[in-house]
Amino acid sequence: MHPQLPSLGANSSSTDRRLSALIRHLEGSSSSSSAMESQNQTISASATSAFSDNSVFGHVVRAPEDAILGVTVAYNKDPSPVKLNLGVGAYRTEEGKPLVLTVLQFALICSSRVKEYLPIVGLADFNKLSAKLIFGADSPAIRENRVTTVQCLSGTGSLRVGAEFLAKHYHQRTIYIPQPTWGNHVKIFTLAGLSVKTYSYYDPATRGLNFQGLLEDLGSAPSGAIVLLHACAHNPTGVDPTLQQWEQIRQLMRSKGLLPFFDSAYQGFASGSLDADAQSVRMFVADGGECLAAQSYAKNMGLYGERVGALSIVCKTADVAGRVESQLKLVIRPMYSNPPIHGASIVATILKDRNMFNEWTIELKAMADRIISMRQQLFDALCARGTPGDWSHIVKQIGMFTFTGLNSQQVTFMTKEYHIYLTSDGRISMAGLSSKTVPHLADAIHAAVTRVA
Ligand code: KET
Repeated sequence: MHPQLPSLGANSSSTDRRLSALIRHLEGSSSSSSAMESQNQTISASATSAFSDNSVFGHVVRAPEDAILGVTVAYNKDPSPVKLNLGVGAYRTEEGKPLVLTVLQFALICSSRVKEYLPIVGLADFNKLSAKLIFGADSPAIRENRVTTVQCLSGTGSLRVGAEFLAKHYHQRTIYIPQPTWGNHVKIFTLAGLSVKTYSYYDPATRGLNFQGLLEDLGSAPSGAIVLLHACAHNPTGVDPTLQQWEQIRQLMRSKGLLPFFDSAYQGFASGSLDADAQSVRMFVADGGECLAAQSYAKNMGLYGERVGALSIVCKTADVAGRVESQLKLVIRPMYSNPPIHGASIVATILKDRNMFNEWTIELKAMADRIISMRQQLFDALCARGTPGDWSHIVKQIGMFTFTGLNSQQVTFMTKEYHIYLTSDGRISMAGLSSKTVPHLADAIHAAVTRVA
């Protein structure tokens, strides 16, 4: 008997009999599935060889792997027992395993079993609660019904829907993104029809914020331009402005009529506090101005594969917000019709129950704290090895990533010699490290820095 499948009693109804047959089928299928797979492979191999020469797609060139997700593809192919994936920003436990939060397991029991289509804008409760989470429970913009929130396919989908809306309805088509930024931003905004420019953000010399450069670049941006801001835990640099710097950015942007588009993929992961990590966004909403915010529950609830996120647009009046929402529906309907129900009902269950919400914040803080302790351990390990250079940025940077300063040759060396996988820009996902693997990484960095220029 399959361990998760129930056994059925003697007085079974016709439903029970069908379930019994299904259970027998499932128990039998695990042994036959590999035979089926190899049969499928044979079929597709012969089909490919028969038609490849005169295919109507014969001209299609192979695209390179994605700069971030491709790292996992390469990692999966490596048979080494010491291999380590520090590429994608996905949280791992001290044992190196993916984490399903305890609160999710409770929420799964309580969340809705309804499998009907959701409305185009998604689950109403989820949308309301998501807006409260990012803007604050007492946000005047929410109270005045000036915010429209639509459930989207995680952070990526929320950015894309927001960008498509802006490309259709906003008077400025230029979006400024930080240099550097998450690799997918350029593609999302370009494909949506916006024209992408960059603003200075990171100073490689100090491995900190190039605040002067940022102010100058935004100061010379055309009035009304859109500006993509990482709400917290900037990816890939781990460098965030201070609250005072945020205030200066806000004043400058408002004085020039620049439109803020926040990407909030790490709320709670930077400081361990959901409220502290939303301060930048709340500052811009408190001044009564307009903005967009894309939220993701991938990292902070560990719902990566469920694709749960939200796009909020804060408007000047409730009337404008209503009209904006009607147009967002026209963006969404032909794109994917309406969003999936499962993940959103889990999130809504957690956000609306005080006990579950508290449990979530405890687990979130534990994840953030473990990442912070990995920073300290890696820093100490490099100091202990006398690795040349100043590594204090490892402890100073914020969030899931450390932007090490290692160059692409050094990264290639670490992958080849130490089976450590990271993006070629030298970004390390600290969430993928554990006390056990820190020495291996420190050895690899030490060797890369001392042996590869
Ligand atoms: N914004 C930022 C800044 C970000 O780092 C990610 C994901 C996303 C949005 C989108 O996440 P979503 O899963 O769509 O909610 N970043 C990690 C994963 C990826 O590249 O897709 C990463 O940088 O590793």
